Amino acid sequence: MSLLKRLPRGRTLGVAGAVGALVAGGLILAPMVNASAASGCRVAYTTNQWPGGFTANIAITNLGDPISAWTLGWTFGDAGQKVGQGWSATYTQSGTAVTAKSLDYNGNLGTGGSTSIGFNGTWTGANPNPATFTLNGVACTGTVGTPSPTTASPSPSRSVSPSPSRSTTPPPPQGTTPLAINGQLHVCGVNLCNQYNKAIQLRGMSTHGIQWFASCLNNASLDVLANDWKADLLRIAMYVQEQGYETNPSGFTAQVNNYVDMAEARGMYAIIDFHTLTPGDPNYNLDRAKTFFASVAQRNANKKNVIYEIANEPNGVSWQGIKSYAETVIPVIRAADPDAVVIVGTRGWSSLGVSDGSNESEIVNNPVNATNIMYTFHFYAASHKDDYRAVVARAARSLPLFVTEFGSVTYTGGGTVDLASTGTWLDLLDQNKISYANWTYSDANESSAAFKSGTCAAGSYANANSLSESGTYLRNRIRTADNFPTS
Ligand code: IDC
Repeated sequence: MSLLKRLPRGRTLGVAGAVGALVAGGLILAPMVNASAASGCRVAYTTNQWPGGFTANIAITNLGDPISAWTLGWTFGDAGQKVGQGWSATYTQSGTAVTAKSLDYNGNLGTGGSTSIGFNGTWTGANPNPATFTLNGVACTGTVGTPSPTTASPSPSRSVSPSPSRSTTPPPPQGTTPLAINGQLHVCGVNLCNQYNKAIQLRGMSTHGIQWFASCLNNASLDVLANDWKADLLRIAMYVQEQGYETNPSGFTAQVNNYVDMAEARGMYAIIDFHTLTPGDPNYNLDRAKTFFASVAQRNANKKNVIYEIANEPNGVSWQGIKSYAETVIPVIRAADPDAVVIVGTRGWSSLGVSDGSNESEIVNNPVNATNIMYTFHFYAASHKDDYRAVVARAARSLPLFVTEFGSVTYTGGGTVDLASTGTWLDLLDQNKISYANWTYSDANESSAAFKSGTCAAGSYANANSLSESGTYLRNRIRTADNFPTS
């Protein structure tokens, strides 16, 4: 494997995500979607901006008759203003005209009912707030909120944007596990948010290839991961090639589902990782992905602990190719499991394009047309250092990032364990509340493995002597107290 290829580096600013498809044509008056159209609305539109980017939060109150679906319309005051990733609505922009359409869960607004939506955007010339809005084609007669003061530069830690409108506040947690506290997750601005709409960071471990290291995944090992390591997250790395899924689709699907259940039983989140690697174009596995995700999404739709990672490390493929794959696979997942977070791999071994000489701008400028998604960034600390960190620090202001895999070692999975670089990386992720999973919770004979060879056969997961240098460090790091706000 070539050196350069494995390295994420990346840079950009961005935003991506939900953006609606561009619609040709001029000004759009939002279409009527309900016979009993609202006769008025109140909108509070507030932004937080920095050079080139902004986050907009929009609170909508229906002052008219009850409606079962809505379209909010407005016109940007400057041609350089663009909607990027949005949440809690489907956004469409044509020229300066923008519409935001309700989703299934927040379309119902009684008289006086309100909901909140928002998006990340970019701007070039000026960034004025829209002056007027329409709801279902009818001009809002209520107050349009005053723009909030803008800030000169982005805050170093990412802002927490309020997000999905939830009509009722969930009750207090019934348990103390990460899953019990946080419940169903969603993407809010550039963050991952819990059921209380608060930004959180999940920290945990990735399995090695489950076709090779199933012996490391059992009740005893996962008890240790949940209770001793206090991990929030298990990433289930299901290779597609290399004796993986393609050789036994039903068997691997069942194995993944079993690990989802085992994680759930211990209050941990589970990432279902469709571990494409070679070949690097995920479209090579498009039919397999559709079959696999249709199955696991249907089977796990009612669980709150599942996150879908649709392509591990795209390589040798353009961003357009990855985006096309994502826009085919995500609807398959949504059809069965509409509210789960989906993570999209990025170009150049999930380096945000950097390892291919590009950067995050290709995503920011051409985001995946879907809501509630995040983008993957991977690093190997002994190989990827300050230049990559600078890119992640920048990209994190505008793209929702999830480090679904990283190593404390070189990109080969072996070699030097670089704890200094690992620590610097994890500090950066902590500051930005970027969730992560470390490669690997296994006893593979390579320095990235958390356990020494022979640990899984012996079942000695809780023995400190079983831990590798990397495992010792990661366990100490992951078991520190979580910060999961509930109010
Ligand atoms: C490596 C494993 C190694 C295995 C190899 C090929 O550590 O035992 O032989 O894959 O399957 C990645 C990949 C991940 C790699 C890891 C280390 O997502 O599958 O695992 N890595 O090379 N990207 C960057 C590094």
